[in-house]
Amino acid sequence: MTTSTSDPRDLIRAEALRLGFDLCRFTDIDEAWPAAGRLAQFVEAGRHGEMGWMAETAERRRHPRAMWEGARSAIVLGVNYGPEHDPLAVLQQPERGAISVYAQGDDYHEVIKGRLKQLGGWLQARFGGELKVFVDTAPLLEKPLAERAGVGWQGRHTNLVSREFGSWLFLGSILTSLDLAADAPEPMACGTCRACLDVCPTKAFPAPFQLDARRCISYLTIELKGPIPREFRQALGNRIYGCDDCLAVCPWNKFAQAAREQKLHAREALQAPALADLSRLDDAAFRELFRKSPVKRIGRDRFVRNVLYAIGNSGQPQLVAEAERLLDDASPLVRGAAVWALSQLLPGAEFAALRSARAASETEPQVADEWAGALPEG
Ligand code: B12
Ligand code: SF4
Ligand code: SF4
Repeated sequence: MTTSTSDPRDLIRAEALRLGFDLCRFTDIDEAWPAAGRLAQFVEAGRHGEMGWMAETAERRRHPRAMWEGARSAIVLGVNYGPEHDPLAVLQQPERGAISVYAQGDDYHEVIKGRLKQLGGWLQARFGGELKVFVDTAPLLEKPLAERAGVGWQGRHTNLVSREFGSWLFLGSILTSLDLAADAPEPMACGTCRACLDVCPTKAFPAPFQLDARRCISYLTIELKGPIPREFRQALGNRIYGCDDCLAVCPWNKFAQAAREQKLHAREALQAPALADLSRLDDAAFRELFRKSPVKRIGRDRFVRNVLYAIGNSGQPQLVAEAERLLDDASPLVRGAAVWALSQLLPGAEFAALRSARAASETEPQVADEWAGALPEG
């Protein structure tokens, strides 16, 4: 039996689901938007750290119409990337690295952008109007927009929580000049829970619903270009790309389902890779391993930096040789992280002897600082 409808939203939703989106909802673009003031506070407090583009685009980011005046409505799309296994289990395997769920498959930006363009093309052919499509990188506050459309609500960890998919939802949006009726927003349903705030290894939440990105492991391992500040290195554990702790503990995940899209499923090689293997990646091997993966964006040196911090936290003496080899790496970032790893793994006297033998020949100030500042564990 076919259903007939005069509401364009039903047709758009059906097309979005056909194209592989898991949720599709609508909102108007009203002037009043509390998110603008909160973004300004976030930037004023410097919580964006080195993500200078957040401050540079803050004016356009504050409201969808500040970015595109012609926008009348937003279509907000969700793509479920629910994991098939417990994402925190790898944290118990210190000789292996934890890559966050969102980065264990193909790059979601590519997967979603393609679908948004398909949906946009269909929408224009069917209903006309102008439109722009977005996923992640544009100056648009995607979570408040999605909350307004009723895709879910911003939980205490600031991410959008979905009643149907829990924490594991990527967001994409289409702004259009069409006037489409709005769906109802989703009220906040965290109740008295604060599991995500309590689990955070680096205490990155100054208050519920607020994140200091400078303390978040996702920022530290992905966005920060230089050495990760010493105060956070032990808390990284074996997390080498992003972090899922606050997402994974959310009780709403009892409704989560494994991702429909095969391209977003975890590649076997990225589920719990051995730190020893990762520490041996050169540029070419790094690019090959992370082909089509979001991880490739940070480049080999920053990635091996993260691997070395995890080696330092591993307590595994057999990894000493890997860190020692990297004391001669061409990248000062890698050499500096190797110094720290050895300061954690070697007994105090052995590290002191290594320092006497090696520190004086180091000409790069950043690495010399690591030798000077490294405090051996034992
Ligand atoms: C910058 C950024 C980051 C930064 C900063 C994150 C942050 N929370 O701001 C870093 C690098 C740390 C990061 C990490 C991650 N990110 Co990110 N990130 C973004 C990006 C590009 C912009 C976010 C932004 O504008 N932040 C600025 C702050 C001010 O905005 P906000 O987080 O919405 O903050 C609101 C609250 O603080 C709230 N608020 C403040 N006070 C109060 C008080 C009350 C009472 C209330 C109700 C609200 C409230 O108001 C603010 C404005 O609405 C978006 C994509 C986009 N264009 O939107 C993706 C995005 C948010 N990231 C995403 C993901 C998946 C992640 C990670 C899970 C990845 C990982 N596994 O490592 C982590 C999660 C960490 C976390 N707990 O937030 C997804 C989230 C999907 C979802 N379901 O929510 C997005 C939407 C990308 C996408 N298109 O799918 N990210
Ligand atoms: S992603 Fe990890 S480090 Fe960042 S806020 Fe969540 S639990 Fe804390
Ligand atoms: S863990 Fe608890 S407080 Fe955090 S988002 Fe989920 S329900 Fe809300």
